[in-house]
Amino acid sequence: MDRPAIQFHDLHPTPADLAAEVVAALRRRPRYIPPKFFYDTHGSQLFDAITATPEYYLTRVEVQVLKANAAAIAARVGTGSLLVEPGGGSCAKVRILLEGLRPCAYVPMDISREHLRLAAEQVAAEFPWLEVHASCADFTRTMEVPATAPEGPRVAFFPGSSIGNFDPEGAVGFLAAVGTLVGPGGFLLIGVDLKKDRAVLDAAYDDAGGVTAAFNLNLLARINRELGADFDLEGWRHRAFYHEARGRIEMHLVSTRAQTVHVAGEAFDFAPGETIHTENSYKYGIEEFQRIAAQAGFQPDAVWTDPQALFSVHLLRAT
Ligand code: AVJ
Repeated sequence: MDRPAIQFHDLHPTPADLAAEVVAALRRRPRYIPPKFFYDTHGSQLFDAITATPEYYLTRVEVQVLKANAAAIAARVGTGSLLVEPGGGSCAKVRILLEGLRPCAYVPMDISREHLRLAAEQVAAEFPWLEVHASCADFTRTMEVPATAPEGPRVAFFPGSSIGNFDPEGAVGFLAAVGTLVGPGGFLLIGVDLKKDRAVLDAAYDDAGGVTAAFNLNLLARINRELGADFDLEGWRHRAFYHEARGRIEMHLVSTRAQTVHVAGEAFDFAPGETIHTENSYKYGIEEFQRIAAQAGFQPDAVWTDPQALFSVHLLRAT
């Protein structure tokens, strides 16, 4: 079967980045491995499975909010823009916007190469009029639009509350980079999970079916596979909880016993109960997030939520 024509730009981080970052992370205390390393091909599939669990409301509710307001979004943003999606590995939610926005081109950027390639080809097949320039890159390091992409007023799309992976200062830095990417007058449409009842948040990150646990533990399996490490997955378990004072979900991998693990030729000791912190997922009130965005040079244009105020979608404009 013919593959649909997409332009694929490969800026993929080399395996050396994984090795260097993981070893550095395991030498530090507290031990923190950034969540971007979850997303190998299997990890990306597990994340998609999380979004289908009953507890993980974020994706379902955001899709509802986008669908309910797609026309309003298009009316504010206009057509013919260059639509850029950092971390847009599944190209899933953008489908809701494409007919209304009719962008001159769509540029998904993602760290997970094959996941991105397949998704970009699918979206190109479904929307034959759409020009797709996929860019395989670590968007926490580079957010360049491929030189072959057409010119148009730029709109960035950053759904899923992925902004929650940054701490608030990091979020300001990332948003400022998005501001540079879209330029003055450019738009950012961003999904942000709202603060809410702890029980709802805790369940969303520790589903009864164990999909989130498998997603977290896959990080160790990936390190074993790609770095020849010897993590015994039986000796680790998933922990996730909402830290109210910090306004964030924390995910950890907990060592269930004393153990020594070898990674890239180096030995690391873990005491029972010691953790590797693998993810933060910050939650923001509406005004709280608008203040963060303002620090990065964005002004609010519109904001939409669901009737239960679980999730927010902000349209922001770079000044
Ligand atoms: C993709 C970062 C938005 O924080 O909710 C889901 C990742 N981690 N379940 C989130 C995730 C555990 C997700 N983001």
